[in-house]
Amino acid sequence: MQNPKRYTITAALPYTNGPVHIGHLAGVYVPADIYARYLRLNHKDVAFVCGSDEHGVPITLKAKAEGISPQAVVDKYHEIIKTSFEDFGISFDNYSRTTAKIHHETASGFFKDLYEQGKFIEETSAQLYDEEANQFLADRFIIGTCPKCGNEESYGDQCENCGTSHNAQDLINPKSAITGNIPSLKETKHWYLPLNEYQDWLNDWILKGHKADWKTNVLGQVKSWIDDGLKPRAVTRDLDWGIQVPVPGAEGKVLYVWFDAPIGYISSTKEWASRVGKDWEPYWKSEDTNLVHFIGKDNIVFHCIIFPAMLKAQGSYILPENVPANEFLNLEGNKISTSKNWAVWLHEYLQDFPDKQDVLRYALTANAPETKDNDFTWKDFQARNNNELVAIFGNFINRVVVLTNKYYEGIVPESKDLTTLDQQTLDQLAAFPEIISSSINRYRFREALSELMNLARLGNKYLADEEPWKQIKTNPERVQTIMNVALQIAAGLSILCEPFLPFTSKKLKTILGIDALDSLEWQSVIDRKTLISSGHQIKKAELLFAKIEDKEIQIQIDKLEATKQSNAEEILEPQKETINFEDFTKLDIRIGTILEAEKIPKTKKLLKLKVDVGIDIRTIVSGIAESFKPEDIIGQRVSVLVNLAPRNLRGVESQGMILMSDAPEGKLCFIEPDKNSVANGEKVS
Ligand code: B3M
Ligand code: ZN
Repeated sequence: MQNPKRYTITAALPYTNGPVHIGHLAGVYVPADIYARYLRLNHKDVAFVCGSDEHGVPITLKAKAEGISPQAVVDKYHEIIKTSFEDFGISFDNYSRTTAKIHHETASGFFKDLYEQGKFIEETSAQLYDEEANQFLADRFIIGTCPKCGNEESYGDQCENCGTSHNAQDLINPKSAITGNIPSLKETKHWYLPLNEYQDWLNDWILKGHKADWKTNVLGQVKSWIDDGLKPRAVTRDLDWGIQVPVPGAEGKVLYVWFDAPIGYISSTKEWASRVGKDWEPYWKSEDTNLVHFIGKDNIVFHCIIFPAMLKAQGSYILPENVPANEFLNLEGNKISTSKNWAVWLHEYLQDFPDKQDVLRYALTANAPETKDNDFTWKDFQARNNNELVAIFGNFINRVVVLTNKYYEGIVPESKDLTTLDQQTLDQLAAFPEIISSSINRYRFREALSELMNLARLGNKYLADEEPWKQIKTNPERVQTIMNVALQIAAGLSILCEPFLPFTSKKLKTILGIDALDSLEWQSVIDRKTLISSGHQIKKAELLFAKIEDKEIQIQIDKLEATKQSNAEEILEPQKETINFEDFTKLDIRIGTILEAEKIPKTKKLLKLKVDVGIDIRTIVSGIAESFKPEDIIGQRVSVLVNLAPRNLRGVESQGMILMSDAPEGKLCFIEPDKNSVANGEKVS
């Protein structure tokens, strides 16, 4: 809708099973925040809501792993996540949680309503069950091979590799995530939302109706699900953590987390409205409201198919106007992973870079994964700060503020007789809000940010062309006008940067002494108002951005390197296929002693060894030169596979193989008897 009366902006509810990282910020919360702040600056009526997603299997699994209750898990991470969002200036009107009473009531009421309207299918069927854990296995309790892409570690409800959403029974070779057991089947009753009945409607509404204004990555995913054919989807689970299913015969069952979580947007809006004395309903039920969901690409099916079908089935809700889902942010070339600790955690970032929230917001927006997966690197982060924020934005402001203080003791000079260049520059300034708006309205936040930087560039260019520092000697009168124009650009920047860099905006407005002026808004720049009047006193210069040194970046890179090392150590190969006893008895392994060792020329890894294996003394070529020096292993006791067919390696015939194991840091170690008295030639069996 072109000119809606109000906006309901939602940001995906983060799972409370861990802290939030840069991927969350880049993909969901920073773009949502830019959008909400931008609308507020334009006096729009906005409800920007979010909250913690506290149900679902990931929480129970985390609780099991930490040996605490699910409630203790969500209490812990809810606080950490909420604080991170506040620290980074994510300006939610309300941040709720799905364990809140208002949410239980809202979600439960929603289910009951659909139930009473006869919108569900009730079905008893055989479901995967873990006999040992004594529970049904749904969603993340079950791991198996994805029927679509073959990923062997797909979850029961969704494959993280290809993004497909499926039912647990569709998995090939399913295994319990709790015990590793192969599940059995057991009968149980559940309620299903017949998505197939909404297929044509979804097709018309999204693929026909929003063909032009939704992102292609979102349309593409929706199309592929619709083309595959939608199936009824269970919205209840046999679990003990969640919202009780509020109908008869549903004891011990809870709502599926993806049924309750999006309703969390509604509960959060209700919580906010009652706090500020508003009516929540227009934000969800009035046709003149624009509902916009900010999410990551793995949540597209839930926000574009399942939740809209729920809203449609209920009948009194509006549907999203847009779902500008982002792709993923990788970190230094690898997928961000909570379990592998491959992430930059927001709370840790702030310990190392306190007061640099805007630098991260900037780097993440400038490199946002809007149309494809993108990579965050610390080098890029440093370059964005040093070459853009410091060298362009900070430099311009610093020059304006320093010169105003130097020439006029901080009092804004009068502008007289504008030249053509002054006029053009002020025209350009006045055009920026609409340029930036046009990008933001199309959810192109990186484009919008680069336009904002063009305004700072305009300021720098104006000063470089006019050279007030030279003209002050020859034409001081003219310099007054130049500085006045430059100060208007600085004030314009302080307003237009607010959605992107809220901390910087505040600091800059304070330096310019315009922080108390509510009258300065997006529109003021368009209206060519005097943003900062002559005679007004500004403050002393203060650096907006500081250079980030190589050594600070190296610390971060080293931290990731250490994570990589410890991950590499932990990954053990899975057990190989079983063999029978006859296979094993074919191996003839003997204890031996290395008598001689020398490097094979022009090779990195190979040593030529003479080994006494009891039955004879033989030559063996072994790839251990990167772990041992030849002189250090004379006399070393070893285990040798003696009946391996001889092989020719670099012109040397190798008559057996020394058995080795991996040691830390990529080194190898020998397998030797723990008693020296064991004679060469003794068998290992
Ligand atoms: N908690 C999944 C996620 O964090 C989920 C989003 C819910 S939005 C209603 O990716
Ligand atoms: Zn898959």
